[in-house]
Amino acid sequence: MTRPLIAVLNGPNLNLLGTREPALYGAATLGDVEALCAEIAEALDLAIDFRQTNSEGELISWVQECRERAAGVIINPAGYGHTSIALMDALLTLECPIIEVHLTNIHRREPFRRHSFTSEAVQGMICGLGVRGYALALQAIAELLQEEAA
Ligand code: CA2
Repeated sequence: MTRPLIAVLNGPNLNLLGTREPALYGAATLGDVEALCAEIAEALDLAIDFRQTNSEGELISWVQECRERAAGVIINPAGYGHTSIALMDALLTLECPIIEVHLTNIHRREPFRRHSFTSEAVQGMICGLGVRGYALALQAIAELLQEEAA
């Protein structure tokens, strides 16, 4: 049977993970995050489509694609979470479970990071747990999908 597809979407500057600011964002590269997600997804019998873009429009188009193809979405919108009503609107069109992930605790940083427009369109948000947040989000989506199917 085909595994449910989970889109793992990453926003601007996350391609720099592991290359700068390790004290804030950790030492793992985005490739490491993808490998972790692939390993966890395999164990949960899920398929993943892991992507990163620096473009707001591209991120919105990818979210729109999820309407047809994804059983769940994990999104680290990065800076666009704090600024993009358009990204929030795109997420609001989805009916599948969505989990927002931030590596850092956005409530413990500058005041402008405390508000996330995108969080208004998601089931839940995990922040401040670093790369582990992606693994926990996959676990949560697997459980939400099981509950839906029951
Ligand atoms: O904590 C997170 O995951 C963030 O989404 C990261 C965003 C930031 O704008 C959000 O407030 C919180 C920034 C991503 C930048 O990533 C970098 C990684 C390494 C070096 C420089 C930037």
